[in-house]
Amino acid sequence: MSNTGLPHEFPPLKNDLLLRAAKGEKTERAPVWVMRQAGRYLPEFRAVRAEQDFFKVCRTPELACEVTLQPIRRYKGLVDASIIFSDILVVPQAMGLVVEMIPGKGPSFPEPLKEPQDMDRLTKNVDVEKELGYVCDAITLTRQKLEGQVPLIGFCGAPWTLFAYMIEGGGSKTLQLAKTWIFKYPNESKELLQRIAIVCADFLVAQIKAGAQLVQVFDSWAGELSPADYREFSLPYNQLISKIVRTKSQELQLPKVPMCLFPKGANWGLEELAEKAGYDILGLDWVHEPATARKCVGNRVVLQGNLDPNVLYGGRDAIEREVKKMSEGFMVDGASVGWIANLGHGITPGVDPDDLKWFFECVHKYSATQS
Ligand code: 1CP
Repeated sequence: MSNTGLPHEFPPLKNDLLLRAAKGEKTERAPVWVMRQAGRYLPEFRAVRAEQDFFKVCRTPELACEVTLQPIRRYKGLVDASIIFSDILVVPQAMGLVVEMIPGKGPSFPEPLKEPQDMDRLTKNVDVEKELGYVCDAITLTRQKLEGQVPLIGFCGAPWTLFAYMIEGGGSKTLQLAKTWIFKYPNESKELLQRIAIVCADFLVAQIKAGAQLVQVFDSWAGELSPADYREFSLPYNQLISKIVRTKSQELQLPKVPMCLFPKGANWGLEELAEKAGYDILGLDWVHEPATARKCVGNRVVLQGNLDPNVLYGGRDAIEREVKKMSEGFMVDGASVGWIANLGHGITPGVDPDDLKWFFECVHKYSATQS
């Protein structure tokens, strides 16, 4: 055991801007990273993917580490965090479902859950360190290879979002099948959500133990539920994750790691989530007005976001104008306080990597705290 409470020794962190902002502190400028920053918009990522299957990259720590580091190398000194290369769908795999990544189509489950009795096909008492040990190994290796340049973020999907994929069998526009479950089989749905939440919580604890310095829960389908249904089928399970992660981390004497929830589209619920969800940071999509969101949550939580990812297609002038506007909205009396700059959703494959570089440069310029 090292003196950090972790089983591994890591190089000291040289850029702690993200971790200071995550505590709600005033920072010299906003830390910045983007969701899906390791991905298809980068030619160096496409080169790796031309040779390797998607989940092979996830399951091979050296490859996952390599693609995690690609944006850190390219945007050296501009990006303030790394996020481990993996996918939210590794949790359904660990629970016993087959997930394939079909080129040009996305993730696909050959045998999704059709009826509640299909839950019998899922593994009981998932041993996360065994089933998802490859993600933990990738995290530990990446922390070493990062040499303390920036912190490393771990993540998982939210139970409701994973439930939707496990039932729909892939992406869906309407979530008709997943919603059929919550309305027709509410009790069985809650049992499944609870089982997913426990695996997610154990997985995040394992990631923290492996070296993750902040963890994020992606509730990408939060906005598909009515407020009442969100309160019943998503919020309790996101709360359960935060409760278990905090309790277990303390029991295991792990470092206290900030937790971020990205409830995409649940824009009605910002105040309620700040109050009740149990997360230090809330990720915002671009439908929020930054200044209004800031007023609404006060200093109860840190905010992350929230530029429309499509602004990156608008050219340099548009990027600069929109980053300036976003910064003015989030900043309080000319200062960056408890704000992590990001996009409002993941970066998309067609973005020019130089335009992302310009986005980072504009954040550095316009989020600078005036002294
Ligand atoms: O061919 C390829 O290379 C596949 C593209 C790709 C990539 C690069 C997928 C398929 N997943 C990823 C990596 C990934 N996924 C990361 C890596 C870390 C990073 O750089 O940020 C992360 C955090 C995710 C998370 C993820 N996967 C989410 C939540 C975030 C979000 O965008 O809402 C979701 C919903 C998924 C599922 C998924 N995986 C891949 C695709 C195309 C999808 C979406 C499918 C759909 O709903 O249509």
